[in-house]
Amino acid sequence: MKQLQTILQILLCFSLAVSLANPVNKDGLVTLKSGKVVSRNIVGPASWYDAVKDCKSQGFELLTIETEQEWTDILDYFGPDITNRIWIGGTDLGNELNFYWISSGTPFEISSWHAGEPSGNNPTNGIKEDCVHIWNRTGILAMNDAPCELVYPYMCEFYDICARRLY
Ligand SMILES: [Ca+2]
Repeated sequence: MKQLQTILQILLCFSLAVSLANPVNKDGLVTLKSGKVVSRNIVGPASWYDAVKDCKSQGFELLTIETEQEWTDILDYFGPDITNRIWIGGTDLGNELNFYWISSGTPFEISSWHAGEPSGNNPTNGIKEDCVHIWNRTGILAMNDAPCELVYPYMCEFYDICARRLY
């Protein structure tokens, strides 16, 4: 029985590897130039918290953008589809203005923020801005921190159960 399970897992992972080698595959995934694999469709809308949960429930993670190349890839491929705001997996929950990716805990290395952002928690009205979205602000796409409860579309990133990693 155990041997059969192992054989099935190997076959599953082999077919997954073949599938991921295609830029756009039948499972609705897109392999970007950097090798990152993301869902082809922007989904939602939902609060940032529900977006995290929804991606996870499907075996994905809310999008991480860990390098400048990944940022460029996302804008090249999805830029025209981002007409307003989409949640991504960045947050500074628990550590004000120290942004990290919720999927891995890795600190931000990209710095593609809109001018004046991240603005952080508002000291006068107490509104917390702890979650990150890509914002199409008059045609310029960059990141902004905003209240996590707001409801926006979002993007999920594939988590490879065979390689046990994000791309
Ligand atoms: Ca902000």
